[in-house]
Amino acid sequence: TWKQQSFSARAEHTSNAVAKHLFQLMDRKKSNLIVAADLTSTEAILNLADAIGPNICAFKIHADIIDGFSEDFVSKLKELSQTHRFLIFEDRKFSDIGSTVARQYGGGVFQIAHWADMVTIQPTPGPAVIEGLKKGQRSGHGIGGALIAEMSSKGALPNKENVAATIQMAHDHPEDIMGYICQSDIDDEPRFVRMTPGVHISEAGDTLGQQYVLPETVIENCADAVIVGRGITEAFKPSEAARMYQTRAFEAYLKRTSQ
Ligand code: 6AU
Repeated sequence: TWKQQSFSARAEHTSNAVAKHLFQLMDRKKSNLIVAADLTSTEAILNLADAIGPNICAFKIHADIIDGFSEDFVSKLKELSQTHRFLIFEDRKFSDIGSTVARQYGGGVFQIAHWADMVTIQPTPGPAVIEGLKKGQRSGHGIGGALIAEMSSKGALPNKENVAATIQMAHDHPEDIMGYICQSDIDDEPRFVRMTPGVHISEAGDTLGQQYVLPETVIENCADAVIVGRGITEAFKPSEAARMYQTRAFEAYLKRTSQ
């Protein structure tokens, strides 16, 4: 099954430019760690990107929580992404009609389409959300969409029917959908990158509904890449924590593919 296939083999089997790039990067850097850099100061975010850049395959931000978001910040982050070779992932969770998301993606305050290699998408509006994002596109290599199939928070709504429709949307848009945000093994198709948030080495959760699982568990279940936020950003030494998550996640992947 897809679970036993290596990232390099799966890079060969996808026509999606962003998925291909990420599979190759994970293989070459020996990192299937995506950091969720949920910090609010531009300086802190750039310092983190520089410190842990060598350990990650993608750097995930929420542009709308950053104080003083600017073009200068974007160009510095882009520079770091080239130095350390990681993708820039904007977790915008686009979730509106096509005409609205086209504007949210292509213009406005954040100009996301100009700098994000990957973006998250809620499937609830149906395929129109993907068509709208394509209209807002500025890059020419597809939107690098990660469809949210299942969420990590307590009481999250998706049911079996919604997940099936989400998978169908991904299969219908192979040039624009690069993977899933998921919590379980929802699809057999090897071409998509599975990314799982809600990962922490202490499985305690937070006070706002986040639920945590160990990196080894999510990789055995379904994840190609783990998304880790506070496990790294709130660690005593974030760069050491990043190295530890990188090693644990990549070893779990090697174990899964050798079975
Ligand atoms: O490790 P944490 O809990 O500090 O951060 C988890 C990160 C946050 C969330 O916005 C995001 O992952 N996230 C997502 C994503 C990536 O879309 C989906 C989800 O179901 N749960 C979740 O936590 O930046």
